[in-house]
Amino acid sequence: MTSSPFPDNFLWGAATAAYQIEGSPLADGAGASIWQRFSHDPRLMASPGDTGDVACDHYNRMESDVALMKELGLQAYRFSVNWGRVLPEGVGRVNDPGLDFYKRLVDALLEQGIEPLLTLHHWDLPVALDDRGGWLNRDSADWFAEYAATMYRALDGRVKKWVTLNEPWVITDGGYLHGALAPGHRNMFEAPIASHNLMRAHGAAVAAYRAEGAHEIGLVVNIEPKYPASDSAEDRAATARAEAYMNRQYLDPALKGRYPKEMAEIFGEAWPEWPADDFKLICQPVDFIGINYYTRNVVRHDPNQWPLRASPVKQVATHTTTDWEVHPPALTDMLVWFRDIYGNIPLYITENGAAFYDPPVAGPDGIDDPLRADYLRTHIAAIGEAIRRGVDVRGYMAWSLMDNLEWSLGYSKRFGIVHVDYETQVRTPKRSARFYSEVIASNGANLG
Ligand code: GBH
Repeated sequence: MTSSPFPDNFLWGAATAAYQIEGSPLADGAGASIWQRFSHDPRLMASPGDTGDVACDHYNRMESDVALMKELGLQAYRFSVNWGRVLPEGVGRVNDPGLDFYKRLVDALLEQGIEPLLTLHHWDLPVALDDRGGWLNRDSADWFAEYAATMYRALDGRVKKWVTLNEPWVITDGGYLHGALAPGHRNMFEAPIASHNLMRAHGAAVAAYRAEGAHEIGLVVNIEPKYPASDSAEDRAATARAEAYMNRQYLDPALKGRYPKEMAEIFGEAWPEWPADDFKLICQPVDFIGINYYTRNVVRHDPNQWPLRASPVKQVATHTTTDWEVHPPALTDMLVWFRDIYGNIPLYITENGAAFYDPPVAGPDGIDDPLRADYLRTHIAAIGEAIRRGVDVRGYMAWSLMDNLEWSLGYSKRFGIVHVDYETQVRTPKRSARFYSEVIASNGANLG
């Protein structure tokens, strides 16, 4: 048995996002978000009728949920703030009862010795701002900086780890290019503009944070390593485009101050000339990068795929119920790839997890989910391997603490290590949660 590769101060936790768990989206004076609007339009939802109106009712069950985190032995909890609870119009007037919910959450976490990781934006843009163009409006960077500063002033000192944006790629690919997620646009000209303004917003929030003299702040991106389906020049070029589009579109400007050259090739006439000064704003030093890892992609050239001209090739392997391939070695590859391209910046795995079919009834050890427990074990081991290879990984947040609203797929996909009965709101830890508690207690030793 080898000893643990994880440093003593490695941070073990679990993650959620506001619209996916809170419920009560309009309570106590909150302004509606684009996800409120999107989920109430059955023509847009892949799982029509599912909304975040109740979700896990976390807004009313926050104290007992924090007690559950303590019981599981979590050292950290990554959550997001619903912007419109705090600023119902997105800017201007602060809604104290909404802000108070997050103050009470942070107090409850600190009381239990659980470190809060606060994500400012996990997709729930206030509709008041979407009605002014949302991320297509250049003013969105100022709106976001104002919201961010409001949160820093309210919570800094108590929250030491801040995230600006969760997965800008998903916001633009799903929300502005393919229309599968809020705000549901499908426009090749809009997507690069939304991406660019998201990155300007990220930079403006980091700048506002430094002005407050605060602690640690970073960006969270989703990364899926891309492997060519063959050695052909076409497949290799398609893989390079896919990698630039998903894995480097946001990291390159944030950390190197420029976009990957493939972006112009992908978007053609829809790729604008950007003002050079924008990159000074975007490329602010950050304290860490958070990476959400779920799967990898084997990629082939595909002229019919718009606009990337590349598509994934299905592998003969285990897939989750969201049809994502389970391939833990790609997580090691990805961490080494990151370090080789961007340097040894402190990293957190801010999400990692899987949807599987769980038995509906609990046995003596809770809900028995061996596939999810095994997913966690093999992926945590893959992180240990990257640490052995010298990558500076400082923490791991399982996605998700509990089953929740899987965006347009609604309640049909369960990612939780804790089962939620949506009729009774009873939480039942799954076998994966028990397993994860043991991992935390042993600091990741002996994962096999
Ligand atoms: C995250 O995004 C979100 O941050 C979180 O809110 C969400 O609940 C969670 O993941 C689970 O979905 O079809 O094989 O080509 C996930 C980002 C990007 C991961 C697209 C899967 C497609 C894989 N996703 N990706 S594949």
